[in-house]
Amino acid sequence: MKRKTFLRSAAAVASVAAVVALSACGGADSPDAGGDGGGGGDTISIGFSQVGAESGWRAANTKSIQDTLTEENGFKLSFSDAQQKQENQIQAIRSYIAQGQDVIAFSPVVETGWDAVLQEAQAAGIPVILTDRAVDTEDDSLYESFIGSDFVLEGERAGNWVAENFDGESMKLVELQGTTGSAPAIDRKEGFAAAIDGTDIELVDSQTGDFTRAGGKQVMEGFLNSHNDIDIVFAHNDDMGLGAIEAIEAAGLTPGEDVKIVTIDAVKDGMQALADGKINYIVECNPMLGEDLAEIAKKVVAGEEVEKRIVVEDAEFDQQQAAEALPDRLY
Ligand code: GZL
Ligand code: ZN
Repeated sequence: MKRKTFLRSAAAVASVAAVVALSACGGADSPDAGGDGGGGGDTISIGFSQVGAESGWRAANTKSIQDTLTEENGFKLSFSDAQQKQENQIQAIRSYIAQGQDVIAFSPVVETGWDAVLQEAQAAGIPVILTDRAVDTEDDSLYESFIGSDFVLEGERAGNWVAENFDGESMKLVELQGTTGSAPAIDRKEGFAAAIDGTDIELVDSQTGDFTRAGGKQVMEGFLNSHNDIDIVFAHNDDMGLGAIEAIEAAGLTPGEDVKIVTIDAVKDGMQALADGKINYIVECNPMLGEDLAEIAKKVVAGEEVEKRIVVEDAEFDQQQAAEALPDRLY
């Protein structure tokens, strides 16, 4: 997986090497109050607050983080699952502050309502790294770096596929939105709408399925009851698309034919449905953020300058490409 990160100057690379060499022979290190104190104290203690376990994407993202932030890689990871509740994430971040973690990272379930707890982390001198989802704040000194995809672009890419294939056929489209108030839901909706603007594709309904299969199925059942003319479904993630497939089949229709489906994520189950012809197109959202997080956390704790925004590369797949890619997919 290619990562589009900024070119680092040779000097910065050299200084990172120097820092690693220094700490390897027990050189000056940041206070390790939250760490295990073992291994000469050069272990970085990191508290991570995860959104939840709502989708295949989230499971792959969690695996990437837990597989990378390991003791042998120099980390002591404290990990918490917020069951998609902002108050649980705020509570987890407060406990990481109380524990004196060296660094805190989290994927904010929604964009707003974080300034207070991020100011508490800043006052405690604990740097914060955002992964996956972004926060909407006036003060971007409250976090060191954001690592994740460009969700507006993902929405645009899905919309471009619909516009290129169906403009001129006055198709009716329904939209399964992600979690209300989350960066991916807000941005994917925006990007998609811009891409179909000016075409004769009509958005006849749009509702949140909260990024889950059950949510996608339930909302799609409702759409099928109130519209007998749905031609296309745009789902903000594969899981809601897979739920929609269940509803479409229960209504006696053929997903991928009677009702076209375009989704975002490209997790294994979505790619299988795409290869099987039940989904028509998927734009990828790469969940493998563990390596970037580990790299940025080490630089932040070492006092290095870090890029404010690291955008990961996403691919896109039609049915043929999915069949070819499936055997090698990491998630
Ligand atoms: C996107 C991520 C979204 C995925 C969903 O980066 O935040 O949350 O698209 C997941 O599958 O639930
Ligand atoms: Zn209708």
